[in-house]
Amino acid sequence: TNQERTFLACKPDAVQRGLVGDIIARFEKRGYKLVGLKMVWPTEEMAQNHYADLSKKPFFPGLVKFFSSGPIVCMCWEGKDIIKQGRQMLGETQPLASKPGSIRGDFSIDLGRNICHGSDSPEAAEHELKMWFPEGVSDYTKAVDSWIYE
Ligand code: YYY
Ligand code: MG
Repeated sequence: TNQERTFLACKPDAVQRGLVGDIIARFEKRGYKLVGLKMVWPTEEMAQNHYADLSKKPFFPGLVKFFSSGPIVCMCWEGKDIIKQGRQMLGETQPLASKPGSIRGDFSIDLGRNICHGSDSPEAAEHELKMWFPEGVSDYTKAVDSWIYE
């Protein structure tokens, strides 16, 4: 049934601005299952590793500095098509291009302060979940799922 897992994170700006609960609530209310959750203060090395594919970009040093500037909230969400749906719920990378109703469109303005991260492919999700949840996540069933999935 295309059940997948993805890595989503509230970046340091979301934590500072008190948006963690709002972000989590959107995925909860939609019906997705939270299977991993923790706060981590990334080191610069962890930030470099997480954004390794962007290491040649001019904004990389600033991105690494920002991402390691305070704790983030790491989440693993599970459900049907969650990798793509999660990206859609975040909005565009550029908040000014994000539609109202998306997380970035509702809560952010500048590119380098776009408050959330989401894996952009199944390969990225697997890699990022291994990196941020090496201990694994929680396998459990939700009784309500039969009221969410037909
Ligand atoms: O996956 P997503 O976060 O939507 O965008 P990426 O292209 O992976 O870039 C990661 C991160 O880098 C983005 O969320 C903001 C920041 N960034 C930037 O500061 N300046 C850019 N020109 C592009 C991205
Ligand atoms: Mg990305």
